[in-house]
Amino acid sequence: MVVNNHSLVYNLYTKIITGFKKNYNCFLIYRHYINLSKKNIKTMTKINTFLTFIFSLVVSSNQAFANPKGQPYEWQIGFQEAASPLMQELINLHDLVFWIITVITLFVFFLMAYVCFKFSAKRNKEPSQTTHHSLLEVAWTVIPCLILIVMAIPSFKLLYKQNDLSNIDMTIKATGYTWLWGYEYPDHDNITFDAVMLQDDELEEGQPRLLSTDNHLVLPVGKNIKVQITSDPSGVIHSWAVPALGVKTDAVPGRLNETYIRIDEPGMYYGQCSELCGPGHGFMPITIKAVSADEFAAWVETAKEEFASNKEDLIVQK
Ligand SMILES: [Cu+2]
Repeated sequence: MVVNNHSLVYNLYTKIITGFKKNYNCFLIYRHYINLSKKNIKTMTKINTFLTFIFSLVVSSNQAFANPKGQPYEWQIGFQEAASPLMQELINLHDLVFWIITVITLFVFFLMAYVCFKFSAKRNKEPSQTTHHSLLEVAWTVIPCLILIVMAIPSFKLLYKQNDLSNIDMTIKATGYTWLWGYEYPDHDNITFDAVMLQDDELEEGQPRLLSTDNHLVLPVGKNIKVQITSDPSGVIHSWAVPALGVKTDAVPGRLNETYIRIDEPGMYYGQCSELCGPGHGFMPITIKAVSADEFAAWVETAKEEFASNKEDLIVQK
């Protein structure tokens, strides 16, 4: 569930709370004219206090801490803010399914509670002998089917989009080693480098612990970037995952998996290996630095020099 200022959940939540508050205020004004018992007034006041408390918790947990983009934050509820169109669509699909699940769960819960109460042996001494009801049976077959179709349409659309590699601007390759990620830029003179996690004493101001690497995967914004993902042939299975960009693709030895990302805004985006791969699993983070096209071009020039010697070492070392 995503609770930030723009999300569906947040909006609905605000609506429910303000709706209740309005009624409560009306009730406070008119309570002298309505014949309400003291008990009712007490209950209303209790509900009001409880909702205010919950609301302040939700709001403060998401606003008191400035949410850094592209990385997890304290007291985070739900996903990181989307930094790519695909991630935004994933969040939208999640929100849709979340509300469907919520309605079904509440419906079944209250139905069960009602049945337990109304048809208990005590209250229902002579049970009905009815065993079939055609309309009811058709309804409980058709309605779930419709619900599944409502969920399936956006789900398949998104699945198709995630695998649509027809409009690619550039390609990079990520290789999982034990325990670090290596990157190659086949479209840019084969720039090749490794990204090793920074130790605690190497961290600079603003670099998140266990998520920062010495070399960043520098990428341009607003470009469709194909990411080819594989693993060291003599290694194990890893998974290249960056939550804010909505990617998680397995890195399998001897197999080349593909996905693509499109980063909306410049900034730092962090990810981790997400396939339990061994003792170094928690120490092979992914640090992406998204920059403008011009900055990227400038970086490519310096990187060509900086990582020039890496290419020759590639086959021998790895
Ligand atoms: Cu791994």
